[in-house]
Amino acid sequence: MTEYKNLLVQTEQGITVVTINRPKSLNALNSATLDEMKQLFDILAKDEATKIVIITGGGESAFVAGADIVEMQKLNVIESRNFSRLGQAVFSAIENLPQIVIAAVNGYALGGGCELAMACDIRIASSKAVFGQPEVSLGIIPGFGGTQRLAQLVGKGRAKEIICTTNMLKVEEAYRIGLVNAMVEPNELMETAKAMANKIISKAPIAVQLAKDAINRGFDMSLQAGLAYEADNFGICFATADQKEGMKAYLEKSKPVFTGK
Ligand code: DAK
Repeated sequence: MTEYKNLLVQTEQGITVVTINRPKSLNALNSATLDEMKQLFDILAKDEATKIVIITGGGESAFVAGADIVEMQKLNVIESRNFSRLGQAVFSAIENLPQIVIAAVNGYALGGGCELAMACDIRIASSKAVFGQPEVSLGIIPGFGGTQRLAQLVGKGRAKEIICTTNMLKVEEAYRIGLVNAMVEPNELMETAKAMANKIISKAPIAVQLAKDAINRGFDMSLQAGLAYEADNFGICFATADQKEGMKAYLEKSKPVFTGK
């Protein structure tokens, strides 16, 4: 696989772990890192060896401490628009990846880091994780989807409070309001993320993909349109060998062997 300067990428038994690896800058997202992420996620979308993706941060203290302020402070209007477009393209690529993406949040997830975690399908956080959107302290607003995805996850009132006060959330609070799916001790983080990944891998892959797609697409639709979309994806399941295998195994009281076909 391609070598990256700011990312570590390791695939083992169907799980690709992507580590954002600029620990000296608390894994802040500069354009070079975003370029590499775009390149990588375009490859992973078609990579048959990757059944699930886990994203985490390198070093001891951060998942991602936001967009790179050193780089950002020098941007002019056109460059900042390009930067925003690049970031949004990366985060949309993650959201639209056919595979499920789990964020294993090991520390600070601030600004673009919180937005990155929210672009993932599932968030598991260590007790060291801290979440926040500090953008308005810098004279900007979240620009990688934060105003939209945070409101979708925790509701408009809480999203406005988090963004406009810039209050940082400890993991217990993030869990309480539904920003994270689970919280664990730091030494259990990757183990828990991989256990969840393996559980998902054991299910029918096309059904998992179609469920992710229906949830994502349906979110932007009216209930009626979302239900129609769900019915279409439901119908597609019946074109798969895995639907036949899953139902046969259930009726025979045996364990299904899914082939992803
Ligand atoms: N960018 C660049 N460097 C960063 C950084 C960041 N976001 N966060 C930390 N670092 C660097 C620090 O400058 C420091 O570098 P040196 O001084 O050692 O050279 C090193 O990482 C270690 O950080 P600290 O010494 O500060 O570590 P502490 O443990 O004391 O504090 C902290 C940790 C996370 C509380 C603190 O580092 C901090 O407040 N960091 C900044 C958090 C932040 O404000 N992040 C940015 C959020 S704004 C856009 C779209 C999206 C965005 C922007 C534009 N377009 C529309 C154009 C997104 C914006 C954001 O993400």
